[in-house]
Amino acid sequence: MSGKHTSVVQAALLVQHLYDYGMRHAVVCPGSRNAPIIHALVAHGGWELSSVIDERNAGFQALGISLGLGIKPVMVVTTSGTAALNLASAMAEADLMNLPLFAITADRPKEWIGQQDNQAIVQSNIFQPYVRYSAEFLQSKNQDFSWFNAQKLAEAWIASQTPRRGPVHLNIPIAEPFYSPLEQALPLPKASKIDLPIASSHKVTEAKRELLGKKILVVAGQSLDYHSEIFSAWQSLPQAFVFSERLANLPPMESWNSEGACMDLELNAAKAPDLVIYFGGPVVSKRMKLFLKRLDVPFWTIGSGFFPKTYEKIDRYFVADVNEWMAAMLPEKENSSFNSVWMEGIKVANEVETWEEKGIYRKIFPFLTADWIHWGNSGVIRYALDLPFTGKKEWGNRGASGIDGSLSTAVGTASLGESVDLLIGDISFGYNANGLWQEKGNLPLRIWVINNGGGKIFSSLEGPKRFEEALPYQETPHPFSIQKVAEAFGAEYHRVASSEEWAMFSSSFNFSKRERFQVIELKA
Ligand SMILES: Cc1ncc(C[n+]2csc(CCOP(=O)(O)OP(=O)(O)O)c2C)c(N)n1
Repeated sequence: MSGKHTSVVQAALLVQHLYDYGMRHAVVCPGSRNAPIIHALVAHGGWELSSVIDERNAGFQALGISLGLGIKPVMVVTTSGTAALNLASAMAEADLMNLPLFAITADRPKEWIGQQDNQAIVQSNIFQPYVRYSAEFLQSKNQDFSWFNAQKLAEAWIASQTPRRGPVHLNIPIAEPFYSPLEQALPLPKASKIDLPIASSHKVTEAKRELLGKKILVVAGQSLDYHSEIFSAWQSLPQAFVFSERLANLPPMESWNSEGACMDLELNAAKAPDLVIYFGGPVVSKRMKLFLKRLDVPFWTIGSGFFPKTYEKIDRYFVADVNEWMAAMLPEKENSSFNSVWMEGIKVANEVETWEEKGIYRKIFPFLTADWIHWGNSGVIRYALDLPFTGKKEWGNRGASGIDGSLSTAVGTASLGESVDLLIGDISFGYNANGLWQEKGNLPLRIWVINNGGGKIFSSLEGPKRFEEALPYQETPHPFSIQKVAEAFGAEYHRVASSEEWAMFSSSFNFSKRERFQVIELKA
């Protein structure tokens, strides 16, 4: 069974070329159909591999690895059928958060689709709305299509990087035999050299003149990419204010609270700008979004090929790199009280005595000492808005994801040896608990589970409260023991249920020791 057309050889081509382009990390999901790819990854010897049984988790874990690497391409490899479909959630998140996730899905040969063969579904373009690129390898028993498949790999690499980073899908039909030796068919064709364009500097003089005499509200959405010096320079302008929530990862503003600053938006006319400049990922604050939607002033946005109309208006598009644009557009200082009015945002309260949810966040906050803080969705990210900035790298899956995947994303980042503090609700923890299923239990991940006995976000909202009979179906009080779940996966477990217990725990626990998964249940 030699020859360049075999599945084993095409798998080796895939692995070698992506390696040559610079990829080093793969999350593999066990399977038969994808066995040639797994074998090629192992045989190559240069890859960092992890094996994750649940493809949904694997996708999110790869996403967390990409983050930890500074937003670099990472592949996740699945077998055929629903296994491949299970990557859809992570692909959707990667799309909206511009993360270069490579979905590599093994497929049956085309003739076996729709013939009641198990795990045989249509896999071409299954992530179509979410990817920058999708393609399929060609295979034939008699003809060598390596040249064609190599071209697909180069195109996928380029599309994952430019003009806007994001996920790509390569579907790889694989015929048996899965286990023939590779040596017979070497050497493989070489990967082409790829030069990615460098963002060009923008012509700014005319637009810059339009900033004169204006109160400018800069809204920096979620990102890990901002150059903080540039934004500090903007923040020092009396006539401008840079609004950034914690997930924007901008430099900490001493005891300033983004959600507090939004409290008086409806009443405080002095906070109204003459111009809004926005860019980056989502903003969490509903108050802020509503405020911006109601404004009747010009809205400018900056990006490279993706321009969400988050505030229902865009008056001007700038196709540019955000950091370069902001640096080039920095105006002279003008006399204005605009910045100081916004700066007067409610100060962060440092300490509260109660052991209610808000109090719990404030108490544990000084003990979040990891390189990264990952925030779960639902109540968690909303409480997070009230807390002081940390100057650490912070992340939340705020693109497409709900409560799925936060834990696996944190596992991905921790798998690189980066320490992570993850804060997560009890329902979200249970949903993604099998993300703790890892061959390495010694990751520097500390999971703080805020156990308020269900999805309490629903009872905090006006709508659900009006239909009390239905509330249990939304809140889903759960029967599982966080301790037993944690221990089932080999995590170290601790529980704190009152201010007194916290005082004892926080004075005796060794926070700097992070040798394995730790779960700290905070019973609200
Ligand atoms: C994948 C997914 N399924 C369902 C939902 C709907 N949902 C939103 S919040 C929530 C409950 C979350 O509970 P928990 O993690 O305990 O946080 P809390 O609301 O108590 O802060 C659910 C089920 C979702 N966001 N994502």
